[in-house]
Amino acid sequence: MSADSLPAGLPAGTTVAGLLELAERVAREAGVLIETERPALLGVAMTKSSPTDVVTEMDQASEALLRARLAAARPDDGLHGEEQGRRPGSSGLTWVVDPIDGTVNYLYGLPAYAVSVAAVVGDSSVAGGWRPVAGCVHNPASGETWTAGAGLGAYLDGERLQAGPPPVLAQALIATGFGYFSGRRAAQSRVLATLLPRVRDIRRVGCAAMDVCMVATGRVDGYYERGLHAWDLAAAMLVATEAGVAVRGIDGVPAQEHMVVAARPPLVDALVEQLEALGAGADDD
Ligand code: LIP
Repeated sequence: MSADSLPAGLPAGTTVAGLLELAERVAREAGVLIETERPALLGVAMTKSSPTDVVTEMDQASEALLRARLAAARPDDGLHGEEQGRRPGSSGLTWVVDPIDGTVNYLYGLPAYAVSVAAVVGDSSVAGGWRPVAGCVHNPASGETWTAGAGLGAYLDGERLQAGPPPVLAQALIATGFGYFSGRRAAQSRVLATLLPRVRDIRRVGCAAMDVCMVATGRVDGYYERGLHAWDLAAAMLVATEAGVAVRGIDGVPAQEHMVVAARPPLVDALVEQLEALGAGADDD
């Protein structure tokens, strides 16, 4: 795919490199905020879909900063964030942001969380209806920063990501995650119990954006999770695909809420086959 993989009709002067520079700049600034402004006694500001689906004041502050910076730099673009929702734009581009992906890790002080910022074309409210063109996943605790631009490749701290062929399923290290509803976790634990003896081992990091970037980096061989949103995925999905990783759904449903599977071919096919056979796209409740 060439560097000008932006659709026609975008504001003059819009380039993938320019969008990527902006994504990384604001992600890093939000990262400094959540590290340096974290109150000594950080608590839960509110809960969302369940009592364990928490929001902290730093999620809110980070998203407010990201939206303010992006709106100032590109006023005609849309914004779609985990905490404040979607504000459509007129430019054809939308910024999809997760102010802190891995909020529970952040709350507990586990250093596996990230600010995720992506520019997408299409409709970010529809699974399969959008395509990332520039993205940054920044872990402010470790400083690690994954970046990718459509046609420009994927990078970790400026080093281009390229990995060799994956192992077979039985030798594969697989990451996954669990939802905020106990019924869903019951269904996910059933799938996990059957899959675990069929792979090398499982890793549960607790931050979907980092999980997908770890596949791109070769730190795990594959990842799957049900229940994700565009903001968890948008930037990491581009890091993965620009690094040669396939990102798929199952059951003929686009990769997002229903299921996301990320691995290099042909391992991705084996993982999709297992998950479909196990009915991993269904909940117990
Ligand atoms: C989290 C994901 C994680 C998943 C959690 C949650 P949040 O996102 O990163 O992979 O297992 O259930 O969805 O809520 O921290 O933005």
